[in-house]
Amino acid sequence: MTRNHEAQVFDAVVVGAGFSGLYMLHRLRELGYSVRVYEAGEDVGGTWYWNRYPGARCDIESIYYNYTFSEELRNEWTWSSRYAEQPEILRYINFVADKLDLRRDIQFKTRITSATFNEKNKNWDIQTGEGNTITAKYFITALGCLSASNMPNFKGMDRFKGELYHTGKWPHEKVDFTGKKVGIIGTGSSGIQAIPVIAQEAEHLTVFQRTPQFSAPAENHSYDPEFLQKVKENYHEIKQQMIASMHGVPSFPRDKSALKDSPEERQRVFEEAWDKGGLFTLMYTYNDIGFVKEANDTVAEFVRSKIAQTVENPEVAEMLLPTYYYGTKRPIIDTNYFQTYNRKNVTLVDIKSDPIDELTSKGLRTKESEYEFDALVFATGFDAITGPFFKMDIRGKDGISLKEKWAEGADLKTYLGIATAGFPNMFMITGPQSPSVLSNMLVSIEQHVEWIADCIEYLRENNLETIEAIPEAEVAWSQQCKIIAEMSLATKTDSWYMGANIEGKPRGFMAFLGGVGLYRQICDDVAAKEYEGFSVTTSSKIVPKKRNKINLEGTVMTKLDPQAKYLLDQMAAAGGPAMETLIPEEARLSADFSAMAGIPEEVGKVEDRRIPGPGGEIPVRIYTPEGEGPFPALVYYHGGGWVIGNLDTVEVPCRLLTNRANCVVISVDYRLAPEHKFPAAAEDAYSAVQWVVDNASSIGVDSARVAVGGDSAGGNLAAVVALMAKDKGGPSISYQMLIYPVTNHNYDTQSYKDNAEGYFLTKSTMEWFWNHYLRNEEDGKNPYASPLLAEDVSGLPPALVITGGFDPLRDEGEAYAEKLKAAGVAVEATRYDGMIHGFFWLPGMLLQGDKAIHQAANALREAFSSVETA
Ligand code: NA7
Repeated sequence: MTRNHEAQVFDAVVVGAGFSGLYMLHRLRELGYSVRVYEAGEDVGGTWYWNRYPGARCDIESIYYNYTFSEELRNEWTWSSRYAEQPEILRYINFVADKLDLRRDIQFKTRITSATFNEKNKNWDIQTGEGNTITAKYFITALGCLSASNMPNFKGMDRFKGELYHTGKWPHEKVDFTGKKVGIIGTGSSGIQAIPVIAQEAEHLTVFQRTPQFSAPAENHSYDPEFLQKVKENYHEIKQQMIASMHGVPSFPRDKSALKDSPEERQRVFEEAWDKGGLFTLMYTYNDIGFVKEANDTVAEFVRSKIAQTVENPEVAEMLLPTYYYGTKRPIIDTNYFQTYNRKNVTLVDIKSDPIDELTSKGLRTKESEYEFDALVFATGFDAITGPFFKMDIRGKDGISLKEKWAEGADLKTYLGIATAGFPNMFMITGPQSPSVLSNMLVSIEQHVEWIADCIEYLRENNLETIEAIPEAEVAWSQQCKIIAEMSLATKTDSWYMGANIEGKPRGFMAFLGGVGLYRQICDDVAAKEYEGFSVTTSSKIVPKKRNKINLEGTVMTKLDPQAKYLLDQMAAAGGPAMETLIPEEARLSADFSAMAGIPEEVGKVEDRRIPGPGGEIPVRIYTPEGEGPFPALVYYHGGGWVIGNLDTVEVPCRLLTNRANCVVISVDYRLAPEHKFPAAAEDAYSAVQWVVDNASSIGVDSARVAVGGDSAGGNLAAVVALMAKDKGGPSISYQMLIYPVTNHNYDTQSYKDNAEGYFLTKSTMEWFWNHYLRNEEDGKNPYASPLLAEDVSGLPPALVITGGFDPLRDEGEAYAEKLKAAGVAVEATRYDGMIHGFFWLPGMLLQGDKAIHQAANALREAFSSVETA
């Protein structure tokens, strides 16, 4: 690539010169790339360049809100106070820009209007507002999540003759409100910061509030030099905590439920947090505030009581009491916000009950009153996260526009919030579906910049021309983002995270809520697996095979998968009794994992039927793919220790298998224990296969291509059915798909020792399951309960055996695979090292679960294709 500014050809174009754009420029330039940054503003700073309103300051403590990549920068800068004000932060950004000599590669006062991927030369053609075209190999957005300001569309917006301001586009010169009547609309973080400061200056301030907010004292103070020195000395350790944390600050939620403390103790804990100040301090008092309504109520009620105590006029206090779940909007910290309503020159107007009708030449009119102002301030926030993208016309392959692809936000799809399919070589710093605004932005920015730079280096080192997210990977990621958000209370509140502040904007949670620590591990994992989930091309157009699709050949992970860990943490936080302490009916009700399974995919047809069985009718659910049959079939047995689980539990995997393997899936609701003990389940399972073979043509199935499969206890039943069919001389089974199967009534394996507790399925739960299933110890020795004890497994159908590294059942599954192999049976065995039991059920939550279903579907397709049709 030519390194010549005149020709306007660069390795990378970066849009935006805020914290993210500046670091991206520095990082890539250090690596020897030619980079040009385009910035609409007249200088560096991004958010901190535009948001100059009175009282603007950061809500993350200054010592954590700076670049951490350079020790030199850190040592040469000293913050004045715990929460730096905007001018100081802007000075810091200017200091960095000077120190790293960044300005020479930034073009200011230039707005990028469009960027189009040129499929011929694989470059991006980028247009400026002045009509200049720039060419770059990489197009990198550093737009900031809160840069498209939201100006409400009130009637008569241009009528007002007084001064009109938006907090997000504040003038550079000082605005003097002395002696003026001022109105302010909006009580988000910006309004809450500006109101106390404007109130001190203005003759009168009228606050128009739509939604009352939770806010806690920031407890700002100047920094003590000794404290700062200590921070500098320990920065390495502090940084490790920040990057491993939930929100990018070096603190963690306390490992306790709010509901486990007495009201008195809770009060004490909340008071302490209140006095301490800080953005997440109240949130971190207990680990279930973000997830459990009753836990959330305790802190919400506490903050409401503080507001009521602070505001002297009870009617005003009442108007200021928020009702949404605490922390489901970004928490706010303030300096004397609620106290400001005790001033004589401040009036609060509730515009929910008395909405603004229109602006007038002198002020504004609500339904019931008219107000006159010298100045009107809009603190109405931003079209967050996706808004800045839609201000440009970004087009990828086949001319598809990003706005269309994302259906203006209704169908947001990204992979890791960094890339999106169809837009090769485009990277988004803190893009949608990354932790971004849910975190200390600096931590998220540094992580993204470094990941993107590493990725670009990888492409250079491997002589690759383009990299692009693959559609399956982004579908899986986007689904996970939704599911994780749904597990929390965040989606139960109308917030700008949900797009709810913008009229007509599609609703949907736009960020990754699993925390920056987990997120970083996922991103690192993707990179370590040579950018799994991305496809790449070389200039010679040869697409390396391995990278063209999700790698289905197991994983390189040797530690607990970060997503699995997150899931375990959430379950621990949600509490709930151990399964073995319940009676089976209760256990069945409590074991609903459908929220984490993902969204059930459309299939051609789904039919619930009842088929004859040895102990009465057996309910089955038959999934048929689109298209013309007859199809091969998979008879599927759900897991659940023979005691719990039903057809609904495996709805999502069954649908995915139907589509991906292009086969009919017959999911069997066999009889459960302890009502029906061994061998009832096995007999039902066997008779279901017999029924499918006998009735194949009536359900569009090819009787010669019938496989059995199942997970856990269902894997056990599948293995047992294959044994029974061999023993009884039929029916003929083409394949056995055994997902972490139970194969032996024995708890002595190493995996039982390693994973007895803490990884979802525990040893005690397994004992409870077995005890319900078996009539006596003797049953456990029966190969139809413990197929690993079968004398001869030769001649059984070929098998897939999938196991999880952190599953107590790992070793018995693998022992069965070995036994089959030793007897000459063709076996594909894969251990998903980082996985816990149950991952096949949870493809919506665990990328590895989705991957395992892909692997199983591919194995089935291959197996079916090697069998002659009937
Ligand atoms: P926010 O948090 O989006 O707050 C905007 C405020 O403006 C909020 O009170 C809104 O009420 C109100 N608003 C928005 N549109 C209207 C209309 N049309 N009519 C009346 N009131 C309206 O933005 P901020 O700038 O305060 O803070 C953004 C982030 O910056 C913050 O979270 C920190 O991370 C830093 P609503 O609540 O929507 O009813």
